[in-house]
Amino acid sequence: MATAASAVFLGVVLALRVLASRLAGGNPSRALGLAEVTSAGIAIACAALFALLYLTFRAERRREIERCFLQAFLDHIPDSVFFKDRESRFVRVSCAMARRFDLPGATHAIGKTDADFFSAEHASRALADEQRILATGEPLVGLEEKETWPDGRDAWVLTTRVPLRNRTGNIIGTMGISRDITDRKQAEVRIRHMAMHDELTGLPNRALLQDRLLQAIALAGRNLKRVGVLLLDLDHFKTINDSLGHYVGDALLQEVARRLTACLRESDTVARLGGDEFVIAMPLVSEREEIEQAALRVQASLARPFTIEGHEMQVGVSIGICEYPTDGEKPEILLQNADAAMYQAKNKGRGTYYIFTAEMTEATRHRQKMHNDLRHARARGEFSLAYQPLVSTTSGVITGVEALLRWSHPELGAIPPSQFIPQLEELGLMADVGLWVLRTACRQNAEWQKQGLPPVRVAVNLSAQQFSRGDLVSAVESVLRETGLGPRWLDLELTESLTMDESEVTVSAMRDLKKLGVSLSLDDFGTGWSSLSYLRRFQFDRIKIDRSFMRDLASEPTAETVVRSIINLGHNLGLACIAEGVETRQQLDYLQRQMCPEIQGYLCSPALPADQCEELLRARSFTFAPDAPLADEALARDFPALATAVM
Ligand SMILES: Nc1nc2c(ncn2[C@@H]2O[C@H](COP(=O)(O)OP(=O)(O)OP(=O)(O)O)[C@@H](O)[C@H]2O)c(=O)[nH]1
Ligand SMILES: [Mg+2]
Repeated sequence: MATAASAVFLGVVLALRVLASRLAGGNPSRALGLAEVTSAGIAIACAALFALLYLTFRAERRREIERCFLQAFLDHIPDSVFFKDRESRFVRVSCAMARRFDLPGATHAIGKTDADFFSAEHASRALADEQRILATGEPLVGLEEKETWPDGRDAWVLTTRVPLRNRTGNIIGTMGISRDITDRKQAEVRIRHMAMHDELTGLPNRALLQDRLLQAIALAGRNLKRVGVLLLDLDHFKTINDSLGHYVGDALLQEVARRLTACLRESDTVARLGGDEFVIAMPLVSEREEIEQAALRVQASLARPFTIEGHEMQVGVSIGICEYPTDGEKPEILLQNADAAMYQAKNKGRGTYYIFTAEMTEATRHRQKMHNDLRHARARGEFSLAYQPLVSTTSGVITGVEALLRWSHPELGAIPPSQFIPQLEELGLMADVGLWVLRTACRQNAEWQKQGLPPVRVAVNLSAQQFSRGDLVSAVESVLRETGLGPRWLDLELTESLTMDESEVTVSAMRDLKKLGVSLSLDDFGTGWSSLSYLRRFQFDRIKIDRSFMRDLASEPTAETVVRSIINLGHNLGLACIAEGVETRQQLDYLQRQMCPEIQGYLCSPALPADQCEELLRARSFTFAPDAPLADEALARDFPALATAVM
């Protein structure tokens, strides 16, 4: 612009110069001659022409630059950009869009419409949007739309469409920009799926089950039908985890999920609640028998042996059944009641199904209260230890004490360990409580020794959860250090199911415990699968003969044979034996004859609080009572809650 103005200015100056020279050279009053006027005019015209040419050139250059900008934009933007005329025909598209359309170049799209590239449904939706923009002049910003391609492929795009106006403001077409957001959408779908499904089995999780149950209840309500709910819990799944490892346990859960899905109707939902618990929701059921038949199908399908990683195994399942509307009208009530029925199936020996009855609600409420109370029991100081003497059969001297956990419930009084210990395990609290038991027992034993009482070993039971935490050895080491108890005065009792896990972790933990100098006992021997190889591999110091054999000693010849064999086995392997549950002189006489070195049981003493046990330790040796109260009577006396508890 400045150049054009300068040119015109120069022209005017030249014209003035011509006039000035004319005035300087003669009479100023003479009129200007034709030649002078012509020269000045030519000068001005030349200047104007030059200015015009210059402006045209500049405008063309600017347009050229803008074309370059637009071209670069259309060539390189990764989004689909398109310009369309009023008939929704493409006028220009970006190269990215041409590539999406599989065209050799962007110009190949010109004159075509969406119908040439997308499904008819998608094309007509886009056309309708564009017609609306042409009619209203309003843009459509940030629409998420699914594009369906003729080959059935789906893609998600985020599209903005705006009106395209000319200089005078008239709408001459539309312009749009679409960003492919398929990856983001797929990630969202994946995340939504993960939030609603169990990762291990891919089955719906509790949240989705809740949803499905709500839908099923609404549908059944409208159609006057029932909804069946089956809650399944595998029997003794822990043993599989403990003996073959979590990896096999996981694979088994996956196979169980597959079998369950295969044996049910398409409309049924199979969900995994967690652990080894599954739920089946059956919508639109007409008769209760249909639900029972499903339970039978499930049992039959899981009864076939599983082969996982070369291990063949059999898995039982306990099933609780309830139905809408009879047993509850809300998903959470139905699940609670199915759980109560399942618990009943467990209590009645497992491997079976139970149908919910109203009486079970009381049992469930009780169990939930127990769980709640157990969670706070340690902090509230309701746990204590009782100590039961281990006595030499030859001298009557107390050789040790077994520390046994007791729970004094604020309302129900003493709760039998057989009732609350499985619940501690179920709640995952056993490792913490076990550590508390270990510390308290070691501290007590160290205290007795400090008082000058004859030193005895204290036996503490270990749980599988303490093992699986992986810090058992260091925990034992630090408890011994902290309490000052010599390691040889600590005996750790392990059950057979725990030692069946021959994983390297367990084996090395046992080895390290031995290195600490503590002794190891195998508890409840004779009831499980212990083999000689376990006894040798885990370097046990003693085996404890399960109390069930003592009870049957007089009445069952096989019990006598088993006890004799175990004692002989102990002698041969150099392992000490302790007979548990000894209640009568007769049993003691027999054990003395068999040279079983130690006994434990009511014949000597029940488990006693620390102060009473201290008196026994002070007396040091034992005079065997002629007869002791039978275990059942003593148990009922020690645990009055046993009679009232409904668990
Ligand atoms: N492998 C594996 N085990 C799990 C998983 N989640 C929980 N568990 C274990 O599953 C077991 C479930 O235990 P329970 O059902 O209480 O015990 P159980 O041995 O089956 O005994 P009953 O059900 O009373 O017959 C626990 O030992 C958990 O540690 C998992 O994702 N994978
Ligand atoms: Mg189970």
